Amino acid sequence: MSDLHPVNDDGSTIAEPDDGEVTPSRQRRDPVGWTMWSIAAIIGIVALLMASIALGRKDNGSSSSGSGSGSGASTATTQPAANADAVIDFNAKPGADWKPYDPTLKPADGATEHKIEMHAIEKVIEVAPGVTQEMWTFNGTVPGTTLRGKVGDLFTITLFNDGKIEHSIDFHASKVAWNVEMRSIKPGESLVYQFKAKYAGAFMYHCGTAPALHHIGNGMYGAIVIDPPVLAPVAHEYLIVQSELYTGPMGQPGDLTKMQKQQPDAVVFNGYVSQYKFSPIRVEPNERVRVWVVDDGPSENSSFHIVGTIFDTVFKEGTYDLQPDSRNGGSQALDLQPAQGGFVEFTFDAAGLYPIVTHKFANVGKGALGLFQAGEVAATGSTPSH
Ligand SMILES: [Cu+2]
Repeated sequence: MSDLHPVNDDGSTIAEPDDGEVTPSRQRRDPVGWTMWSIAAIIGIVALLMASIALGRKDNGSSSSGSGSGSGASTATTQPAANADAVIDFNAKPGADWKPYDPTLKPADGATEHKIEMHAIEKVIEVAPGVTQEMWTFNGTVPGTTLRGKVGDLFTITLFNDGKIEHSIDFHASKVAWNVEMRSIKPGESLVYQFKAKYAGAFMYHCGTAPALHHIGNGMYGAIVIDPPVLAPVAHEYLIVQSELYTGPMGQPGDLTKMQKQQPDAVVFNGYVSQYKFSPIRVEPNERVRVWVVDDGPSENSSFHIVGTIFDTVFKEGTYDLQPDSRNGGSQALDLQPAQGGFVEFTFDAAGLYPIVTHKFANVGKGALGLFQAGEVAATGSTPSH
């Protein structure tokens, strides 16, 4: 915050009137006038300090992106309201034309080589009812395109930088040199990232361009699922990526300072506040369901829980923590730190609504809330208390 120093320098000049260059008589002969003058000076200093802090904050939030799209100083001082960070109304509902991010996870296509194009694109999208942000994306969505294959498959990904700033990609399912395949590329450039999937798991992928916190916190992440060799048949498979939102002004990138302070405005499943509350995931009672979960952070953990059921199968970070057997054990939550993943399997015993949450409950009120709907449900008009 070097921009604070001029203010302090100004202050010290004013506070030393006995320096010979200024008129000392005023201070001694007119204490009331001096007091008034110093109060006015203090008010002026405080005003300057506040303006300086506001400018510093805007600089942090936009210039670090290197996008050149940030607000200018004059805008910040003359129209603070227009440049304030977007505020999420957790009671608002999305518009009629809103469509949820499809949580369905399609099976791997059976091919042993997967050729995929990934486009880094900066795009203004809606992240909560009435709130848009310039998200940095892979292929235009948050999370980005989901990749899926099995152990032994070859993945050949061509990353195109269609954006305004440098980007890169880092697949946690790969073992490759960071300085080669994960290198940043400039707008208009492309690179080929190739790896053989050697291990099963629910992996994160993300942009690693500095500051990676800003690129991940602003939407550049997704999931790559590498199936373990044995995967039981289920009626439905879904993928839920948990992440945070740190809003910048409407239609602008997220606020890096809030990311650094770990002060998210929202915690979301598949990129949108409470989206499966607005659009419940429909299954039938007694159908076997598998939900893959990846915590893409950048900084929050997840205690993934579904109210009203118990997981009989838990696969986390490459291993089965729980499978049905004679112990008859059940699991209530899949605990994930940022960049960890796995899946859970379960059924719903009766028709009804079953909230999807992270049991770190402060985050439920921040948008980490969805619903499974099992079978037909009579409309009650009430919102679940979870
Ligand atoms: Cu990036």
